[in-house]
Parts: sequence; structure tokens; C-alpha cells
Amino acid sequence: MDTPFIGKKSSAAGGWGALKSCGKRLLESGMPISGARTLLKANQPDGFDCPGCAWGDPEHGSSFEFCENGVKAVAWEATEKRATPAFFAAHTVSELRNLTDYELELHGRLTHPMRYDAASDTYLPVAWDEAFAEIGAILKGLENPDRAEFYTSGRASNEAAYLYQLFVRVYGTNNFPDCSNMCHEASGVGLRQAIGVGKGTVLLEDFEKADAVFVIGQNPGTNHPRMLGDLRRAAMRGARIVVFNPIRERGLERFSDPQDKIEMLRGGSTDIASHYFQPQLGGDMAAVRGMAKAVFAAEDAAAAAGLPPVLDHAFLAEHCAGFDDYRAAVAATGWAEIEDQSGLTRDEIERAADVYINAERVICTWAMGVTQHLHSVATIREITNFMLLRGNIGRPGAGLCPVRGHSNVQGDRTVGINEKPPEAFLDALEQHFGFAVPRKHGHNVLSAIGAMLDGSAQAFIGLGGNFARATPDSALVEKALRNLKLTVNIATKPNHSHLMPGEVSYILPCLGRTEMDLNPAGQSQLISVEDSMSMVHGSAGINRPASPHLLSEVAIIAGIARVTVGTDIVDWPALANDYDHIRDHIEATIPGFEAFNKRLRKPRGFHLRNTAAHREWDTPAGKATFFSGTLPKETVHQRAKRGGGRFALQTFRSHDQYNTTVYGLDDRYRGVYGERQVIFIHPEDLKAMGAKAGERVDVVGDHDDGIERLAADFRFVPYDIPRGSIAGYYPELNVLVPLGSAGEESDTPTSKSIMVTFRKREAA
Ligand SMILES: Nc1nc2c(c(=O)[nH]1)N[C@H]1C(S)=C(S)[C@@H](COP(=O)(O)OP(=O)(O)OC[C@H]3O[C@@H](n4cnc5c(=O)[nH]c(N)nc54)[C@H](O)[C@@H]3O)O[C@H]1N2
Ligand SMILES: Nc1nc2c(c(=O)[nH]1)N[C@H]1C(S)=C(S)[C@@H](COP(=O)(O)OP(=O)(O)OC[C@H]3O[C@@H](n4cnc5c(=O)[nH]c(N)nc54)[C@H](O)[C@@H]3O)O[C@H]1N2
Ligand SMILES: [Mo]
Repeated sequence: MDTPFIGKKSSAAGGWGALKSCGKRLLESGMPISGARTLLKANQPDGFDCPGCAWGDPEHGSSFEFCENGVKAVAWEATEKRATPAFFAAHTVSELRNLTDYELELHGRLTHPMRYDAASDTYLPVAWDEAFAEIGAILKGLENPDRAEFYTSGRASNEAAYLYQLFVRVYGTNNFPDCSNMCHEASGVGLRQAIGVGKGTVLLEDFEKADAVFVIGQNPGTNHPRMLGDLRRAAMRGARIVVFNPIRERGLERFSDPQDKIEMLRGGSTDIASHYFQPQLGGDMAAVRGMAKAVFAAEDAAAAAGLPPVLDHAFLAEHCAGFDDYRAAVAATGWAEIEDQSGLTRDEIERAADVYINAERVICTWAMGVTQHLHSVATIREITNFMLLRGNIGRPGAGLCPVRGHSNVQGDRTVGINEKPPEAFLDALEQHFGFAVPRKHGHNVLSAIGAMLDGSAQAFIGLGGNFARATPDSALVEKALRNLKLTVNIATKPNHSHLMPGEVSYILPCLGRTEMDLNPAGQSQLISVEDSMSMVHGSAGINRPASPHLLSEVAIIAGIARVTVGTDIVDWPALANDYDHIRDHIEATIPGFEAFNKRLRKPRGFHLRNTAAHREWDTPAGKATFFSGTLPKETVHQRAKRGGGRFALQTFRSHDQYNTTVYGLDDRYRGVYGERQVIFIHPEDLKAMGAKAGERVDVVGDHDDGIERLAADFRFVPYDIPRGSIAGYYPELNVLVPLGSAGEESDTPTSKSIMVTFRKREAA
């Protein structure tokens, strides 16, 4: 069979495979001896925050927490390879566009500020001051500030993000498209409505106390490997781990902890999931409602038998609004509808509910499998409803835990990267800095793209990220970027967004998290980040900068700001010279940052108070609020089931990538090697189509907007996945994600429910 890329799956996540992969990655990165030292400083009080993910750090852990994908993220940044002016001189931008994301980033770290030269179709080095002057002149020359889009990726520090939002608001717009719009937006929206705060309510310690952890739509083995350590410890002390995931993900089944010497020597591993349910794509709201139905049934049975109640009546009476309506809505939802939409049987759902009922303390975590659907906000409200039934919010060992993506995506929102900023924050800015703050809501990712396409947007500034590749309908977005007057990308490595130059285009290279950030006086500057548990901690790099020409993100923002809006309102250079001053402004304008500079210097930083965790409900009703809507009329898998050779496609991450950054072509945990253009599919679906493993097909979009979408030359991988649902990698499949399909109330691209068909490829 022609399937050399399909190999053995790891028997467990972690283990020796993880160590081997790290060694390989470190060698490839050409990271010097300092590499080991660099790694030992990850997530340490006197080191830097790992740029890998937003999982929390243990309160008492003083030893290095091993994490394979953290190693990759660090090695990727600390590489010895350089994309120098000589590299850019040797290749036209059109040539570079033919490289894959993987090949492009292999060229290493950017070393000089570069300006696009249309005559030669290459990037040429430019002086920082010249770059700032021209960018400032173009921004000032736009018809009005709403013509510019200011994108943020979630790696920016609190200090950089705060300065950025301040600059942009002094300039006069709230156009803040943000990676969060494509990520956990639905969590923020749903949680704010239900419990009054758009963040998770648990601390890392709560995982030591929980009796059950529900993990919905998340693949921590790859994307939050350090979370597996916490799940493993929970499993070992008998906590139940209940997984809802259409795909059987290795890391959720078994984990061999590289930290555990005995487990490593014996080649053993620990079972993670006690229960593994495989719903259909987008079936989670139905599954959770089914569990709620089972909880109500158990409550009725207990009452009839004179047993203690299942519901937490005291909590419901004191803290909740809308309970009776919710109970009625659940009663009105039939099992047939629940089974069809969830793809799970009543029996499976009742077994999951039993775990919930028998656990005193329950945590529910989720990520992109929940947030990237049409009805994600409703699903998150339903998860909250379910957790409220037994008072599982706001007490030890229990709570809601949306697991964030980028290492500081949560912090960026906290410090003002928000296209719909709260009025209180704008008031505080206005009062503190004394300027008329723009009040009109700005663009998110989708509306920014809309504005680029209809010509009303004329400039794009990207603080990190890879806008052209991370967004839906990538082919259209690339065109849109090239129609702009100005494109600026602040970045560490070259990526495809840099190859879509507008009329004037700059790549501005910045320091990474692992590098020393020295101010003009030669003092090391500290930055801060916030993790998924709302812990704010300091981070200071230890490596020498990749090039002497790099500036920090803060310095670059200050440079652009000084030229664009002058220094009357804000003394930008002074703030860039001492980040303590930026933190003073954060403290003065954002609640929760009292004594910021002092508390940041404590070993583990500090916790930003979460009202819901204290059972204070900042909602219109002043209570935790049940939402009692109906289930979605039809999900993407239900539509696919109606026939026409259609499938419901989700796009997810391989074990060897960080979003649009591809580290390598293997996906060890899923047994795929040296190939990323693959489609995971149920073997019976293959058989029904008369297709074989490894066969090449084109994947064709089936969105009813008349636009033709094609992802060419993908190969089938038979997999343990529900029939009718398929999966493949982002960003290669972003050409199929329709711009016109956005989550209700979240406006998040629906990258986990895409309708497609297959077209046979003619043999070459
Ligand atoms: N190494 C590494 N770490 C990362 C990242 C990375 O790319 N690489 N990315 C970072 C970022 S920005 C983010 S947002 C997070 C992403 O972390 P995840 O959310 O874990 O990322 P995905 O790979 O998109 O995986 C989604 C998971 O949800 C499942 N799923 C898909 N649809 C459904 C559904 O309808 N229902 C259910 N129950 N499950 C579903 C998929 O099978 C898959 O296991 O990770 C962060 N950490
Ligand atoms: N189809 C589909 N699309 C998706 C998703 C999906 O699951 N499926 N996931 C969505 C999600 S959850 C997210 S968060 C977005 C991610 O979208 P982005 O955040 O835009 O993308 P990244 O790939 O994380 O950005 C990588 C680039 O960031 C730059 N970079 C790295 N470190 C630094 C740094 O320290 N400073 C600066 N200035 N730049 C740096 C490098 O140049 C690198 O090329 O993609 C979204 N798109
Ligand atoms: Mo994300």
C-alpha cells in the first residue's frame, strides 16, 4: 500500500518519545550550550515565561517542569539560524511565496528592519528611524484613524499590549482585530453573560482537589502538555477524567510522565481518561444538555426515594437566576434530538452524568473544540448551566476552566486589546491621560478583513502573529493585504503575512521572550504575562538578542507612536526606557493591579481577583444566570448526514506545530509522519466511497456563497473518528474556512465545522 506516511502511534503521550523529540529539536535548532540553561529558566521566578502555552505554573514547583512542546517553542526562538538581509536579497518575495510555512520559518530569526522594494520585488534593510518616520507619515495621512487595522497576536507582553492600545486610542480608533477573535472569544462572551466575568474561575491548586475533571474539545497532550501532568496526578489519586472528543487523542488516553523516573524506567504510563466519549462535531451542547437531563432525572428519583437531593438547592436559591426556565427547557428537549445531535447514545450520556452526580467537586475545561463552532457561545452557556446545578462554581476543587492558547492572550485582553472596550476602561484612560478616547466600537478579525476587502481599510499593523495564514479564506485575505497602502509586521521570524506587501511594507524584527531586553542604561527590563488561571507573573529573557539590530516590541511601538501622535499626551520614549512606568499606568487605569511593580517581583507573581470565583456575580441579574435556549436547529454533521457526499471537517493542530509555525512534518501521537496534507476519516467512510488509505483527493468547500474553495492533493488516513466527521491540519486547510461563516455572538470563524466534499484526483 502506498502509505509510507502512516506509521505507529505513540503508545502513550510523553515518555521517551518526548525526550527523543526534544533532543532532536535542540540539535536541529543549533541552539548553543546556553540551550540547556535557557530551558532551565522557563517558567522560573527569575527566568522567562514559556512562550508555549497559557497553562499555569505550580505554586510550589521550583524545579524545571519538563514539556516537550515548551522545548520546541523555546528552541524555535533560540535558534542560531538567521534570515539576514543577504537572505532577502537572494530571493524575490514572489519566490518566497512558493515556500511552505515550514520552509519559510526554517530560515531563522529576522535580524534587520526591512522595507519592501517593489522594483526588485525584494525586502531591503532600512534604518529604524526611517521606518518609523514613513509609517507615521502614512498613518497620519489616512482619511481617518478607522482606516487602519491594528492586529495583536497573543504573545505580546502586558506592557507591549498596553502601550499598543494606548497608542492606537490616542491615534483615534478601536480597530483591534486580535487572535482571540479566532480563539476563545466565545468563552469570554458566554461566561460574561452567565457569570459576569469572561475568564475561568479555577486556580491550578483546584486540580489537586477535584473529584472529576471534564475535558471537552481539547487536546492537551499536544497543546498544553503541562496540563497532562496535573491530569495525571488527579487520575492517580482517583479523580475521574471524563473526555469528550470526536477523535481518540493519545495524550488523553495514556501519559508517561518524563518527570517520573520510575515510570520512565519501567516504560510504564498512566491512564488519563476514565471515560472517553466521541461526540460528533458540534455535538457538545446536546451532550451537556443530555447530562443535565440525567441530573434532573436523578434529582426526581432521589426525591421520590426520600434520599438527599442531587441539586445544590441552597446555591441555586441564593446565587442563581433563571433556574426554573432552564429546567423546563431541558424537559422540553427530547432524547432523540439529543442523541442525533450529539452523536452519543443516551446510555453514554447517562454514564457521564453519573460521574458528575457522584463527584463532590467538578472542574470543566475546554478549548477550540468548543469555541470554533457556529453555536459556541450557547454551548459555553450550557456548560455553565450544567456546572451551576450542583454549585460547581466558586468553591475549592470546582469551576470553569477555558484553557487559553497563546501564552499571554488572556493578559492582552485584560490590558485593553479589545475592539469593544468596556466603558469604564475608556473612562479611566480618558481621565488618567486627558485625551478624548474613541468610543465607537472597532473592527475584530472578520470585520477588519471585510474592511480590507471593500477598500475602506488602508493600513495593517501586526503586533506578532501571521494574519494572512491564521485567518479564514486565506487566499482572499492575502489579496486583501496586498491592496493596502501600508502593511507593517512586527515579528521574530519571516512568515507568509510578510510576503503580502501593501504599497509600502515593513518587517520590523523584535526581541523574543527568551532574550535579554536592555534599556539604554543597560538595565534588564522585566515584562509580565497572565496565564489561564489569571496569575500575573514577571518574565525576563536571558539570552543575547538574535541580532544587535533588534528592538523590543515596546520600543517599536513607542517609536511608531512618537512619530504618529507626538509626545504631548504620552511620553513614549520615557515609557519604553522603563517598563515600571508603563506598569504604573496599568495600575492607575485597570482594576486588580494595585502595587503592580511590587507584587510582580514576588516569585510567583499575583492573582487577578475573579469575582465569580468568590460567588459575586457581575451580571444584569446580579446572579449567576441560567440560559435556556433551544439546541441548534442543525449542526454541520447533521447537515452532512443528509447526503450528497458531504462531510463535516474540523481543522486542528498536529503535534509538531505552533499555530501557523510548523516545526516539523510528523504527528507522532496520531501516527502520521513526513506529511501534513492529510484527512483523518473513519475506515467505513473510506470503504463506502470506494477509497483507500493514502489515496490522494482534493477537498472542496461546500458553503452556499458561490465561492469556489479548494484544498488540493490531500491523502486519507483511516482513523478512530465518528462517521461523517473528518479532520485535517490548520493552516493548510484555511483556504476552506469561509469568511462568511461566523460564530453566533462571538463572530469567530467556524474552523471546526466546515462543510466539504471530495473530488478524485486524476493520476499524475
Ligand atoms: N504545541 C502547541 N501548543 C499550543 C498551540 C499549538 O499550535 N501547538 N496553540 C495554542 C493555541 S493559540 C491554542 S488556542 C490552543 C489550542 O488547543 P486545542 O483546543 O487543544 O487545539 P486544537 O488542535 O484545535 O484541538 C482541538 C481539539 O478539540 C477536538 N474537537 C474538535 N471539534 C470538536 C467538537 O465539536 N467537540 C469536541 N468535544 N471536541 C472537538 C479535536 O479533536 C481536538 O482534539 O493551544 C495552544 N498551545
Ligand atoms: N483553520 C483554523 N484557523 C485557526 C485556528 C484553527 O484551529 N483552525 N486557530 C485560531 C487560533 S486559536 C489562533 S490563536 C490564531 C493564531 O494566529 P496568530 O497568532 O496570528 O498566529 P501564530 O501562528 O501564533 O503567529 C506566528 C508568528 O508570530 C511571530 N512571533 C512569534 N513570537 C513572537 C514574538 O515574541 N513577538 C512578535 N512580535 N512576533 C512573534 C512569528 O513571526 C511567527 O511567524 O489562529 C486561528 N486560526
Ligand atoms: Mo488560540
